[in-house]
Amino acid sequence: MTIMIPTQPQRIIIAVDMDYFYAQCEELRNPSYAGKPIVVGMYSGRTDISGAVATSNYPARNHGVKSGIPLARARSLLNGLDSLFAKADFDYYEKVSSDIMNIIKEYSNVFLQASIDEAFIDVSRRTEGSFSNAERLGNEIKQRIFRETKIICSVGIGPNRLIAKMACDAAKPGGLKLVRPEEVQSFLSDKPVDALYGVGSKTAARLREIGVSKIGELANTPLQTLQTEFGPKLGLYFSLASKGIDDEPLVEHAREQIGRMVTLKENTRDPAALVEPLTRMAEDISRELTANNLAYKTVTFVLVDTDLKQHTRSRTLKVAETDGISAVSVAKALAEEFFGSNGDVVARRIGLTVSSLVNQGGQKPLTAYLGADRP
Ligand code: DGT
Ligand code: CA
Repeated sequence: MTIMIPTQPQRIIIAVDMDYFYAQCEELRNPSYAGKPIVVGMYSGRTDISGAVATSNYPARNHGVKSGIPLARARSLLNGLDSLFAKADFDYYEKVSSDIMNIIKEYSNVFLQASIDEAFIDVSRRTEGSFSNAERLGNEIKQRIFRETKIICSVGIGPNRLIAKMACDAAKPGGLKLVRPEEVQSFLSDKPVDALYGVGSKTAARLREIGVSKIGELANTPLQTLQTEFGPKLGLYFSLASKGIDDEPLVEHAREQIGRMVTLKENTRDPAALVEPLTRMAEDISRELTANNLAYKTVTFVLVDTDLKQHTRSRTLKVAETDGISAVSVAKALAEEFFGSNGDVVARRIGLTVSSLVNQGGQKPLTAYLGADRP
């Protein structure tokens, strides 16, 4: 008698990420600027040129205008060119994003929105584990997004989220890249280490010091060497990720966010004075995270000023954190940035919120190995 053991289909994840998203949204409603440099700025409000670049389209990137540079620098790089400088309009971008996300959701009920313009879906079942089916599906999603919203995206397909994400980066702009399990090694091996998700410029510099500059070299480095250099968690993460191993299941956000607010004992503009109340809120948030087995990827600092006007600043981390206390230093940095660009605002109440929540249940997520020693 033969016993049939049901087998799981090959796991297939599709990553979808919009190209130069905010700038593409601006291009849509300012068609006369198509093909010309478009820069979306986060204005600090003091003068019309203070602030930083949120993103830019390719014609602007070709002149060196990148996310994060001062707007004044962007203006000088584009001096003399017919360019559009738009103020970030989040309500509009959220609306375009939600139309796009609704399309992507139709293709799988295992859907994870990773940011305003990026989502992952698990299509293992729907494609019956066939990468050719997944490629057809990826193209269909891309075409539907374009037909219905006029937004161009890139698509990456792989056996896990890590590879799907890196394939999507490799497909930019406007492409689709498929990486089958047997191609993972060759896809990764010649790429520089900083192309690996979670390797920042500091880590890349330390890796170069020990003679590792490509992902393939990282994969051939003994685990023990990496753990001695970077600690047990991060060393293990680099070892697994460099081989393209990522068993973290895609899980939908169980809850949207966890947050707390407090009124300060004294009004202040000193970020150091916020550490104590932030820590108290973080301890509370930690308890709730642990009780619900959740990790978070986004930290939001909320400030209510002496005119009771509310301001928020957020940052999304590269990897999920499970400990609310880790959010304190991020929130303090956000507070410093906020006070730096809002010279006359005084805090009366503050809040701390964590969001982009992911379930920690079942398999140990790959990113959990990064823990507090995140790069
Ligand atoms: P891409 O995906 O390389 O074609 O370009 P984007 O612009 O879509 O970049 P992405 O996917 O990293 O981020 C999505 C949006 O998030 C982007 O359109 C604007 C915003 N964003 C990205 N980086 C920054 C930043 O450093 N600061 C601010 N304020 N916003 C940012
Ligand atoms: Ca994008």
